[in-house]
Amino acid sequence: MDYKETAVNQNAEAYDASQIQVLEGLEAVRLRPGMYIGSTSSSGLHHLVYEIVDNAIDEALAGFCHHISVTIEAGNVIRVEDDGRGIPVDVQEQTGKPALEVVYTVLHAGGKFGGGGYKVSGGLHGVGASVVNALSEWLEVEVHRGGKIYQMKFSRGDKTQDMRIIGETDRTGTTVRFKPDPQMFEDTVYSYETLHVRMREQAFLNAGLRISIRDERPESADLPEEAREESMCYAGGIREFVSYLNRTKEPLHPDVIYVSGSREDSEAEIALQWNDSYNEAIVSFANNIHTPGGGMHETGFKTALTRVINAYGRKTGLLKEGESLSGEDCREGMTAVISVKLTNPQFEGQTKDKLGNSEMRTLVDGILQEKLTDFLEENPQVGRSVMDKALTASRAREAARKARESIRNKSGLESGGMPEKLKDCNEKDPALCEIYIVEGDSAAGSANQGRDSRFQAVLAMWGKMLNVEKARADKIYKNEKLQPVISALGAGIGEDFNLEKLRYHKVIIMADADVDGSHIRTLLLTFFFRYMRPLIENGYVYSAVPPLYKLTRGKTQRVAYSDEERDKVSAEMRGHNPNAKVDIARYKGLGEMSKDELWETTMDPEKRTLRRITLGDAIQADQIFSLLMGEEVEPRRAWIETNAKYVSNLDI
Ligand code: 1YM
Repeated sequence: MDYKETAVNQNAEAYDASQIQVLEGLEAVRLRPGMYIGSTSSSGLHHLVYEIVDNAIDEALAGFCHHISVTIEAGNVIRVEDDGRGIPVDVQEQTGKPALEVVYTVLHAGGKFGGGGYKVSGGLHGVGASVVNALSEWLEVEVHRGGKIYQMKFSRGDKTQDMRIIGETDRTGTTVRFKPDPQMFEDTVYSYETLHVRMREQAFLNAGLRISIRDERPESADLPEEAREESMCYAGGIREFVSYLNRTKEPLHPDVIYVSGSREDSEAEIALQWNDSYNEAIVSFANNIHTPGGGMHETGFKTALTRVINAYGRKTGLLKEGESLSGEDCREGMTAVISVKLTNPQFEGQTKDKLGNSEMRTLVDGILQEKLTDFLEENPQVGRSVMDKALTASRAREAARKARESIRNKSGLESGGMPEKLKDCNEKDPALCEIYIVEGDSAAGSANQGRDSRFQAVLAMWGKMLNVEKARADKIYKNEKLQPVISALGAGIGEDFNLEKLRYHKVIIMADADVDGSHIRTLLLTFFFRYMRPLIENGYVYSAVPPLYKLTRGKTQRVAYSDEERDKVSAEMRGHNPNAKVDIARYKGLGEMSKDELWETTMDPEKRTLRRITLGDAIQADQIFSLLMGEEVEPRRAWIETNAKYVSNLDI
């Protein structure tokens, strides 16, 4: 790596310009943006907003900022505003420039990607601001401080207007507006939902801080208000985060359990609550940075939880002599949020999303051991519900194990007996093989005739599928509709799932764009998500994208996959002849396409479009699945009402 890392003094009491260390010019950022924001895809684009918001959150952690607002303006311009002290504007001795300018034009130490320090003491602020500036077509900052309004402007990291005073003010705060540079990003359209999820998470993690978000783009004007703005402030912090995650489920005990503690410079807080589902959801953070890869804080949590619950079971006699509960049994139906703050976080793993500091294992384990034990003793009713849940889980796991063994023996899950509805391909190398899971017999018929049988297999699915959210593992293993999918894929299920045995590296769901199609798609995804998650995590699941329109002019036929494309293609077909008649027909469903049409538009690797299903944000996916599939009707209705327009774009 050609980028130097320099240690930064994190213990300074107050702002001191000398802490800002010059490492590299901003050209380095434009040359290798991925090094600073992870990627130049949509995730990098959203990262820009997080960098700016993080500075405002630091100001809140320092105790000076109470409200942050994030706005998507027309043209995908982002505006972030806070009511903190305002970035310092005094001229630094060292550089002869205002601190504000230095913050925005000098690449600072402690690069955020891979984690910054824990900034309780103030001082190490604004590390990402210059990165955002470098990657913006333009950026402007306004600071309200000391009775004056200061303004400064930049373009692609270069100053275009010196800092100047543009007026007087009776408040303090910082406002930043920027337009991401289309030369640097593949796509510059912001997702309100992505920002919303992140801002909500930050509001939960910073109890009492108000974060508002608003989508002002004209193209969003038709959406209902709740789909384009929200103001969030949670006095209960991560307790409310847990209630929120459990909102579609039935809690087993009324109050969220909350424990916290600290040691030297580190602190940890944990909130948890069991619900009547079978899923475990642990969401962990280190210095407000999400750690989906888990790490030491999660390990400490899990070992202590298992130990405490087993000890409680023994002490109360609810657990018999010789019986013991596994970690999974203890965590069935449990939702937990773990948030730790520490001075030198070590983020590990390829995506730097796993916390490596072993002192966090000890800290979390210690807090839980002491405080959860006390809690259960003081709240025997909760203790009883948790024990009942874990004991039932333990028995169900045993039943599931037996059921799995019996399918394995009967249907030859491992011996290669293939389902009747599968038309397999000739190729045997999984890396080259694809399987289309097709809704409906007539569509499956066309797919079967139209496919290239050398490497494409087709499995027909029919009717409504079992709702896996409402069933326990042992039922799923025995289900007649899922069994063919399990056997065809060949990799097993649940704890036995083995990616190495997977028979196709492209698992393509092909369903109509209508309600039934999206039902089948959601059900299959729910199933994959819960029982074959590595399939999604490794990018093996796709959604076929059939065309929406057929356009005909004389003997020429073309297809279009969206309304925009329909208009474009139709104009092209008319050419310079405004009177030419182009006939536009809407495809009603896959079933009415001929085998050739289906091959050419949807299955031919040279021409088709496939949408890869990404786990994206696992929390969000889990939430939507539960919401759409779970017992609670009201939140589901509300969600569908708000999202009806873009349900088909559900990217999970
Ligand atoms: C919309 C983005 O950047 N707010 C913000 C940033 C700073 C301060 C306040 C601040 C920090 C300190 C003192 C201090 C920053 N200051 C710096 C630096 N909002 C946003 N609000 N006074 C104000 O750290 O002691 C960098 S960021 F380096 F100049 F201090």
